[in-house]
Amino acid sequence: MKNTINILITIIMTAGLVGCNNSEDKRGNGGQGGLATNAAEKVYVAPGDHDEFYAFFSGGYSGNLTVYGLPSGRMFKEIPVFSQFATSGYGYSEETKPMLNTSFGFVPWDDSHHPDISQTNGKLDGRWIFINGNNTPRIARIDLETFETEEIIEIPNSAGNHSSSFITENTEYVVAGTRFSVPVPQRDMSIKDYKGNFKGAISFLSVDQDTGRMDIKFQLMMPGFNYDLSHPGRDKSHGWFFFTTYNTEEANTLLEVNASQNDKDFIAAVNWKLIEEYVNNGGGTKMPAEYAHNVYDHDTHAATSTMKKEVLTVDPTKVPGAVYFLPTPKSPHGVDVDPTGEYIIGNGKLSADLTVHSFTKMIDAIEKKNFDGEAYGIPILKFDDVLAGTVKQGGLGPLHTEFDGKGNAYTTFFISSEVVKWKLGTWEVLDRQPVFYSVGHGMIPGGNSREPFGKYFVAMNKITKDRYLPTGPELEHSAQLFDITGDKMELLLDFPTHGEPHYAAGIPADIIKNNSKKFYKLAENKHEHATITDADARVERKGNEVHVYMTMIRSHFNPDNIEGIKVGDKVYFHVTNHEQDFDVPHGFAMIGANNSELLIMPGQTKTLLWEPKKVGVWPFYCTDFCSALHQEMQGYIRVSPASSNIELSWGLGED
Ligand code: K7E
Ligand code: CUA
Repeated sequence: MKNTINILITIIMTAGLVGCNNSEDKRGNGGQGGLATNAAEKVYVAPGDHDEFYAFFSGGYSGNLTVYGLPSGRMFKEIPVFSQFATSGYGYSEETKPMLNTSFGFVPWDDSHHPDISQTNGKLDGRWIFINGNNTPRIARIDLETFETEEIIEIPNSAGNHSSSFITENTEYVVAGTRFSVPVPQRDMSIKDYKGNFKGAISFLSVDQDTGRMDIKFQLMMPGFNYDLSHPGRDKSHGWFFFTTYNTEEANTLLEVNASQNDKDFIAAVNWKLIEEYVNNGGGTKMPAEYAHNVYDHDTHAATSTMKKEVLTVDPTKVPGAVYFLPTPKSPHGVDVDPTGEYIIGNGKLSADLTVHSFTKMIDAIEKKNFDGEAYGIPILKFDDVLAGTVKQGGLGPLHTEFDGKGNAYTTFFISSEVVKWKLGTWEVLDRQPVFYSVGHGMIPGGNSREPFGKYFVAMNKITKDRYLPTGPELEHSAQLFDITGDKMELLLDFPTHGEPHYAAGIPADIIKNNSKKFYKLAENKHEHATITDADARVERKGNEVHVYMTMIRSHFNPDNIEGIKVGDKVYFHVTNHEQDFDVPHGFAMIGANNSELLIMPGQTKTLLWEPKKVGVWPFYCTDFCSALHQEMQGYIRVSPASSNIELSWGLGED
């Protein structure tokens, strides 16, 4: 068996390499001589016109989220989430540092994979977008009025938070599943004792429908497999959640061989409504845990971090009927549920065929108690009992499937580097298009909901190679836009994406753009160090801490001359932007500060910490070209020796 697996892996790796080498001279429709059709017209958004869709791409190892327009492929913004971001001062300003607090201390980076937009009745509602931090397990919520990260909650007992952050169809829950199983609670034990002793925590986070605030409602303590991806049931299967597993072998070393021994792994079907009921009736066990809950408040313009101490865990064997395993071939990666909720598609990475399970058949089999044994007390359903059909010879290495709402599914194949369109119910392959190169996820706006907007498909490719002008060894990843309104998919556009976009979420622009905030009202600024009127601009000393209450408006700071600062002081600049107009930020940068600049929006206050190390007269300035007199927007600070007795003084316009 091991040998067979080794051979299989070798074939797959070689196929991958050949794919890449061949790809050097494949150019697709878009290469030589442009496109044969009117593709250019289809992606052209005239100057000043707006795109039809927003697309939010996860940043992968950038830790952030980027915002693009479709069909133009223009990038509008990078939203900092899990990574410090010098462009705005996120994670550097005193107000936003708490956002990156965890039980491991300050963690200024993560690996973000799966954005998902909030829904109501299975339709995208554009209130919030959620995204997972994979490495130090966290879930973030971004507000789609301000496009700012409002909340980050750490997930205890989890490791490699990958089968996340997918939402149920009324945004009742955001789900966070562990990729790696670990000892729960964590303890000092031999790695060799993994099997039977590690646990896989799957967390259900409730979402407050008014504020969006998240809370871990319960953690399901599953057997020690790897939980790779997940998707909610919808419509008829609403109330269930599906998770792919791999390494059901529970191997702890050389997984590329040892976790490929079983012909089939499982899709875990979780009846979360049943567990919710169990928990609401007092079920579950409270367990000590340590995890950070960080919340940003738009009124105080500041974040707080609270350390939580307890989590409610649920043993799945204690809730009969809550969890079943559906055997699924060949180490499935993605699990995707079609818009009707009937079909559950398992994308077996090491397979050429796609396995489609039927929700109706699953419920039947459960009622008949037709089981094929159990794993750690969880019933295993019979493969043939739940099988809806198989898509034969789709391609090599299926990863993820999206839906157009017209009865078609689109599956990405990593190894054969293509997107394959097939029909739900007949399992017939309708079309295939090559992608350049090695596609991971695909995305159709709303493809994750009951009502997809089946106009475009975006392929997110892992390998870029020759698609753009070379930029040294390191290239941006690349996305490809297809028109999917016809029988055949038509390649329209290539565009670079930032970091590694694993997944994306698209939404019609109209659902979001009219709610987009233009500026913060100064009168509503409740920051504890805000300076609302110029008369309040001042400098205060408390021991070696100096607080500068500063305002900014085109084109000066108040105060702009400060004396009486000493080496060894900790100087906090609390800077309030007095502008009350759309798109007039000012920046603040201080020479020698060991962090970044601040970019402050109209009506907002932000704080920069500066610890002067050298005696002298040191300038600060505005970093954003804000008016014809932007270059005049500057000031000086006199820094005296620690022993000096120069009085603290400040001013603006005094000679
Ligand atoms: Cu890249 Cu969804 Cu993290 Cu597949 S995952 S590709
Ligand atoms: Cu303010 Cu430039």
